[in-house]
Amino acid sequence: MLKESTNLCTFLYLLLISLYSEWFVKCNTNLNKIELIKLSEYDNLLPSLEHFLMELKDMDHIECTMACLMNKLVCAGVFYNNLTKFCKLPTNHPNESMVYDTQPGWEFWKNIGCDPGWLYHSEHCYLLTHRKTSWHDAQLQCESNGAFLAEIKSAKENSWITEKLMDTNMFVLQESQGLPDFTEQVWIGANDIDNEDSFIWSETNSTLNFSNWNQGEPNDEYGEDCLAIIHKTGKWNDLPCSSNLSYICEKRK
Ligand SMILES: [Ca+2]
Ligand SMILES: [Ca+2]
Repeated sequence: MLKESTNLCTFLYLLLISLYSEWFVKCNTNLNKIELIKLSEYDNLLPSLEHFLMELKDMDHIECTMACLMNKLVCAGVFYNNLTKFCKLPTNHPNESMVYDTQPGWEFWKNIGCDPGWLYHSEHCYLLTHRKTSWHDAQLQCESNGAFLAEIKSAKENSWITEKLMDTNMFVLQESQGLPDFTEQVWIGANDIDNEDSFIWSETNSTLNFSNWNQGEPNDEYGEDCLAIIHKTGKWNDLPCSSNLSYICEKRK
């Protein structure tokens, strides 16, 4: 069974690296699923401490990944050496306080661990939905997935989300029907329901330290107390909470 899974995984791996410039491995198997993302800051580095769950010889990259998958709950990722075909599975994610040796050929691939369909970014998982609903229902839908409406805390996070919104085909349908809507908007997790003009992130009950308002916003034009992001620009707008929009859920990994 492992061999069959390995073959399938090899096929997927080759397919995916031919499609994406950013290297990663994505394996669907009978057993489970694993997604790894390469963290190039660890290239040619190997922790000198003995924090490894397992050390394996003569492995290809896929077999090394599969070994991590088989130990998914405790495997934090994969250190793999393309030159020596050595595979090491760390139990903890590498961090700045660990001591490293410089050794040519080692690469670190982090176990992402987001649920299928969710996108990984900076220790969080995000779901971009197609379904349109009110802000409060969107919040409930996210909560039913163990998540919350996305809270955008930095320009970097805002750029990443905007890029992913542009990548999705979420809005293609309306445009292909000859009704281009460049103001298409998506719910995110803040509102000013309690205090007008004082927006609060709902999940963390915190003020907007970072904001990216569109020009003239927030304007509360029609009694607008809920926050949306404009998918083509990444700018923010307040809208009536009862508007039907798609939404972005977020959860910590
Ligand atoms: Ca308002
Ligand atoms: Ca507005």
